[in-house]
Amino acid sequence: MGFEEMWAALLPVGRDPVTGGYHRFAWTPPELECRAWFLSEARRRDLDVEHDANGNMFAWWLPDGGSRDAFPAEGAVVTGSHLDSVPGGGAFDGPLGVVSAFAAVDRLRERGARPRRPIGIAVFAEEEGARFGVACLGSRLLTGAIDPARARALTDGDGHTFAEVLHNAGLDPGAIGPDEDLLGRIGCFVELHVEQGRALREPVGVASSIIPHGRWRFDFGGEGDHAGTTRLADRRDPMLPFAGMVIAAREAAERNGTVATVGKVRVVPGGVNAIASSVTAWLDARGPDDAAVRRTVKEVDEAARVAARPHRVSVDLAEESYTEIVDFNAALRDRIAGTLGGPPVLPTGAGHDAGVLAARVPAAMLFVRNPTGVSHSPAEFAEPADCLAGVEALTAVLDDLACG
Ligand code: HGY
Ligand code: MN
Ligand code: MN
Ligand code: MN
Repeated sequence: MGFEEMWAALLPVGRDPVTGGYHRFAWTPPELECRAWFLSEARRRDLDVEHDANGNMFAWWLPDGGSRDAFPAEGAVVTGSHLDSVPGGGAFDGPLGVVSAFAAVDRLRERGARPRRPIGIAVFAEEEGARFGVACLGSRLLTGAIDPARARALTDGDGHTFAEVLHNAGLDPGAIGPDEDLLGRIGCFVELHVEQGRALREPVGVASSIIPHGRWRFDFGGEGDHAGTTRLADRRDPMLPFAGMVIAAREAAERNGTVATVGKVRVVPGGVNAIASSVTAWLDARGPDDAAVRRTVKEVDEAARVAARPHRVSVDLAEESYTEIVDFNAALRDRIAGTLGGPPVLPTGAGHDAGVLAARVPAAMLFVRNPTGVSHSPAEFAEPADCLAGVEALTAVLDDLACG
């Protein structure tokens, strides 16, 4: 099953027939179908599949006679990415890295390569945080970057907790958390991902860094009431400070040279003729350095409180997740760049599991050109020739790191 066939098999899963956007939220039917696809491709290649306690999956190509319990001291070379999506996401963000990983293993085998160290293909759970709100939830749990008790209590839009969903998926919510044995078996992690910007002009590039980025939740508490019979003076309408917060986010970003986005809001009760009782809004803020991002969030918070005061609305701010700047492992990055003959090296404003793993193991990223530069949208795209160039690059990198 080559790259094209695997891609064709995944393409329709979770795709909205009208918008073309993807809805593959962690442990919902479309994402479970993607997981089943992953397991079938791993079995097809006789890869040894390991599920960690956090919902992540690893398919191991073990050296001849190797076993999962006897990895070499230098550890495995792991590649892969994620299969979940943002609401209305694109086809490439995540799956391109997983399909390319299987295709690269196939190419190595066709060429008679024999790994001297295990090669792993990873799928990390809930990378987008679209269901439970925290980005890279699976890789954060694996690396100890989030408190397991907090993770268990995370809820989705229907009030289901992460613990419930894990239990229903056959996992033990009590077992989630850092897995030092598994981390100790990962020698390095190289994630291939579609470029989510307009900077890459060649088919394949290498990541230098991920800029600081995070997401914060604002809760505005007001008083629900009738839209027609409630005098303006009697209202405590949380929509008003929410509106102020959205404008303030853009203005703070312009002042601080960052980017800030409010893309998700939940209004309760959400009736046309009902004044909201509460509004929850999420701020995504990113920027060149931690201080600029922190200033942006602080200014948005201050503006929200100023806007709330005259309406006697409460404002609560919670940090959902934050990743400081990730400078990828220079030695690994330079070795990969050398293998690929000096490709462009560029930063990214998008978060990735590789950025979370980088805190614990040498990590690197390959980018595949996206001519539209658009991502988290059905317009996200990569030319088939560039996708195959990505597979070729990943093949060369795995060959050098695991077989050479
Ligand atoms: O949000 C991000 O930056 C990534 O696409 N998860
Ligand atoms: Mn994404
Ligand atoms: Mn991604
Ligand atoms: Mn009525």
